[in-house]
Amino acid sequence: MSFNSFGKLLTITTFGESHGPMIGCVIDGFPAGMEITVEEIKLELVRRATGKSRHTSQRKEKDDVKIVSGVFEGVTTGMPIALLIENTDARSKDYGEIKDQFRPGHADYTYWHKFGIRDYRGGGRSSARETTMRVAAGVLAKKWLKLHFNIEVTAWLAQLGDIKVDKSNLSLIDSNPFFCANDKQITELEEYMDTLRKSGDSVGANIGVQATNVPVGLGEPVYGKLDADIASAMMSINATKGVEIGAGFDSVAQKGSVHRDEIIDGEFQSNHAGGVLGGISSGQNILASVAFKPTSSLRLPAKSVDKFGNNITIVTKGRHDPCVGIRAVPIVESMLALVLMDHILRNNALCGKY
Ligand code: EPS
Repeated sequence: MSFNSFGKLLTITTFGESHGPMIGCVIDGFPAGMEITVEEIKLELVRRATGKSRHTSQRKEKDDVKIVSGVFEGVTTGMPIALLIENTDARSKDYGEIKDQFRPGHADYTYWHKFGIRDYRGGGRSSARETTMRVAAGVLAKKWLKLHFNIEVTAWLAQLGDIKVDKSNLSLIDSNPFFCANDKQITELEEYMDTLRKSGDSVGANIGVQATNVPVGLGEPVYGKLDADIASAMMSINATKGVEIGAGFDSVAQKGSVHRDEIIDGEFQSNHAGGVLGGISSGQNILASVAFKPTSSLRLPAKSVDKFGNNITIVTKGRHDPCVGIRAVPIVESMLALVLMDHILRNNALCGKY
């Protein structure tokens, strides 16, 4: 009943709060025999980290991950893999003034009303800090998918605020602070973010993601559909407000004659389905996009209430992301990789084939 785990055969449990002593995860059901090092995990953690550019929160965590179980002499043993990271740059005094207050649009309100207690420091468990562990676990899944299936999972910034970002070259995503897949819009994004940051406001983002070389047959009708599990995994990321698979909400206006992906000589001619038919992978690329809301920790004053029911004006101090969606790119990749790997193991259990 605690729901800090996800996955069926490959399960990921995360724990820890943003300003607690450490965060961690347990990856259970990971097959034996894969080489993995902390250096490989750290490389990916850097992609998600705060403090890398002026466009994210300036908290500077070392993310010095330790593997404390499940890996012997650099190889996975089939035992639970446990990873730990110490929090080293929490500045809890930033939250002193709002400890009894609710930021409008924030989980503060619901955590308090549900549990009657909340770790107000840095958002506690509702903080994006938790996603560090999803990315750490995702490193192992991505590596396993690549080794065994040549599957590659890549996400990119598809929209920031009202700027639609053209995806022309995915190899560029790690060459700029926005995970932008073209080099023509970076100045525009920088100017937009600089103005936004100075105004004290925040904005949302849309993150696109694809997985290539996914075999046909992953996903179990009817309550274990691949697209349902992808949507659930993405919706569990902080600040997510929407998930589309393939043409998504555009399917509403499409005619059936357009939406259907015709097949000639065994080749699909389009991919409006996003690589999933009837909840089962079709062998086409998996395509999804994930909408992130603007963060609610703002220095701009807003009307709210405190836990005693008093009307208040709230101002949030500290080092916040003006667009948390930017840093979501590696998180979205990791969640898709973890879902795909779980489904490959499930397909093996149900149909006896990888
Ligand atoms: C976050 C608020 C900020 C971010 C944090 C997510 O934390 P703090 O106020 O403690 O500086 O820095 O992000 C991370 C630490 C991280 O590793 O992603 C929030 O409210 O979600």
